[in-house]
Amino acid sequence: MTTKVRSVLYVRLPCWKIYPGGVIYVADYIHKQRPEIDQHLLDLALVPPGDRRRILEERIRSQRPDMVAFSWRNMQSFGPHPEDDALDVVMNFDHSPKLWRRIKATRDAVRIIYDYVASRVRNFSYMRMVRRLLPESRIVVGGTAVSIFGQYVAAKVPKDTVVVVGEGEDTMLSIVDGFENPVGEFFYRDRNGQVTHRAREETFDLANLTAVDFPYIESMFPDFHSYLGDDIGVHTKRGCPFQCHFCLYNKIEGARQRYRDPAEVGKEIEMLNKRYGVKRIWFTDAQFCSTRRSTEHVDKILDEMLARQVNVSWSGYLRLNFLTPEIARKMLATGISSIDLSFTGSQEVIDRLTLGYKLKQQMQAFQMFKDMGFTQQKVKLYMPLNAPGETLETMQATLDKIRELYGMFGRDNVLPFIFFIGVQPKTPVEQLLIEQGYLKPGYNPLSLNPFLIKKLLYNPRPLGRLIGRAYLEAIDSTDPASEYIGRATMDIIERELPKFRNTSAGRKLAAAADTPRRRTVPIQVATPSTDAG
Ligand code: B12
Ligand code: SF4
Repeated sequence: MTTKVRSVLYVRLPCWKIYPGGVIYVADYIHKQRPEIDQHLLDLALVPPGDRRRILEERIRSQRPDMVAFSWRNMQSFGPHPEDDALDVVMNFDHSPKLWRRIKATRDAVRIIYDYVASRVRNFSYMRMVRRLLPESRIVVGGTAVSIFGQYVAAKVPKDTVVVVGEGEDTMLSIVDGFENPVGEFFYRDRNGQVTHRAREETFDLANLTAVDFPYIESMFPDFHSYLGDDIGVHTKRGCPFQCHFCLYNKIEGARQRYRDPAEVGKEIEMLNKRYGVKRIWFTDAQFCSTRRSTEHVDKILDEMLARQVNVSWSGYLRLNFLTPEIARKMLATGISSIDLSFTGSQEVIDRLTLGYKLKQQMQAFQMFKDMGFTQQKVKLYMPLNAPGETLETMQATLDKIRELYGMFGRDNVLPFIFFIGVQPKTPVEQLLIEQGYLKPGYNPLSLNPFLIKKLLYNPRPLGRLIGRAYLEAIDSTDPASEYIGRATMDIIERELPKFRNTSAGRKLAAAADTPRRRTVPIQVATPSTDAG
């Protein structure tokens, strides 16, 4: 098909209810470039599961769009933490001393895996339905799930479908313009079923991403209103130059940081707040502030927020390397509600995971927040517990630093998340674990084998058992209304660590840590680009 597109139906594939920011940026951009195109957005996350197929079919039959553009967010969402019941299931299955709990966990795991498989199968069946009802239409699929698993998706989509990898604005524009001169990265499954791949050659200039035209979004997506009480995602930049071992955000978004105009970001937040009454913003960047340049960019955004007197609270993933007292002050003045960051209390673990910062600096930055009046906000610690190279000493160091944070901010305000490394495709940690024989070369990251899925949540013995049992005890003995599970788990680990040292497993672990170490981080990792300051 080479004709220009006159109408597009965007279909946001089901996931837990969360503001569909990515597809909204795409639709807004297309509208600004080609206002004559009639666009609509159907968000299946808001439709009860039993009605989704019927509603999609009705919309396709009534609108008969030239193009149906799917947005797929989560595909492999096994990164369970205390707010996700999958963590209980894994912990019980692996570590519960009670047989009946392990049996129950097996049953629950079957249910979770069934849901996981079924949602993937259903998503592809929606695409096939579109192809059946509209044989001449163009189908496009984009979104973060596709950015990671594009090749897999391309093999399963109907013929004549474009699978867009990474950011979608410019690629989508070239597709609505007829797909004769496509840009960006994508897989194309042609009319014969052959799949070809195009790598991105051009850079999308984020200065083109002006403040979203929300009145237009409201008109093409009336359900927009049902998100206004939730966190609304606002994007300020793309890219991350760091190379943390477990992370693939730098691959999804690229290594070079590109920035939106702070005034446009300010305008976007102002409209959300003053016109739509939005009170909560989540800055959906890979990292809201990380490098020196990005911290300067954040500073300008905070100035815009202050000048426009927006009344919101906000959050986002932060690194505190380049924080200054002045930026900490502005963050508080603009309504930061929590400091969300990766945390381990051991410089050794930070270095092994190539997180690229100094613990001392991070602790000083916490102190800056405290000095500037950080009191009722939360400190959320995403802890890569039991990462490769974790020892009894590094674990103790993390416990000590968490205690220091309790002292600084008050125990109730510090939330240690029991998080593990989720092994993700093409990350250094994946390569390391293949090299160590933990994973087989050529394993399938989307496998439905429950044992492999479990392995991808990296929490090996012997520390894995200590953490697992502590977590299960915390669940049993803690009232979630009065105590946070992560805090209770860390307390129990602290209590049990000295006993564990005296077990044969503990002694073996300590001895292994004492002997000159085999290189456990064999991958040559580039230092962050100069932009990292
Ligand atoms: C911010 C973020 C969060 C925030 C979201 C806050 C909020 N209110 O929005 C929080 C912390 C809440 C969160 C939670 C979770 N997240 Co999250 N999150 C992200 C992150 C960092 C950015 C996503 C984002 O909004 N980007 C900004 C928007 C503008 O970009 P975008 O959505 O990617 O859209 C662009 C393209 O994808 C594309 N596009 C999108 N749709 C379409 C459609 C078409 C037709 C086209 C052409 C293009 C296109 O164009 C858009 C613009 O360029 C990504 C990682 C990353 N760097 O991308 C993970 C990510 C999306 N999250 C992920 C996961 C798994 C989760 C959780 C399930 C984690 C968990 N176990 O609890 C939960 C689930 C939440 C839910 N309800 O579904 C995974 C999903 C992929 C996968 N592995 O399956 C990612 C990729 C991270 C990862 N490690 O793998 N997340
Ligand atoms: S700083 Fe590290 S963890 Fe954060 S997005 Fe960049 S690579 Fe990922």
